[in-house]
Amino acid sequence: MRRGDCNSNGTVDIADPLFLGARLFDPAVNDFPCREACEVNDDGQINIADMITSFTYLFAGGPPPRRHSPIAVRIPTPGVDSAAIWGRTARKTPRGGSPGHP
Ligand SMILES: [Ca+2]
Ligand SMILES: [Ca+2]
Repeated sequence: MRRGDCNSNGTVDIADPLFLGARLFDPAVNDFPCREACEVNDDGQINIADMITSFTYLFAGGPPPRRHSPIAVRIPTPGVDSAAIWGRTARKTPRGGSPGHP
């Protein structure tokens, strides 16, 4: 899979955003050979922004399609506050209860 190669022909060119547009704007056609390849800007949705990202890359010197994001795997380490590692503040548990909602 190559992100941006929406029509899965092995290259990223103008045919790819046009292929994507045909699928986005024609309700009768909603299949994608590889949804991940068509999800060019890696924001979790396939929409017109992916077309714009492709056109910007191909014709306006924009950045290349984002590479596939590997799934982060958390391996707990005894004695280490995992929330601090991931840049979050750990929730405090109120006395006698479970963490509440803010
Ligand atoms: Ca292609
Ligand atoms: Ca997207």
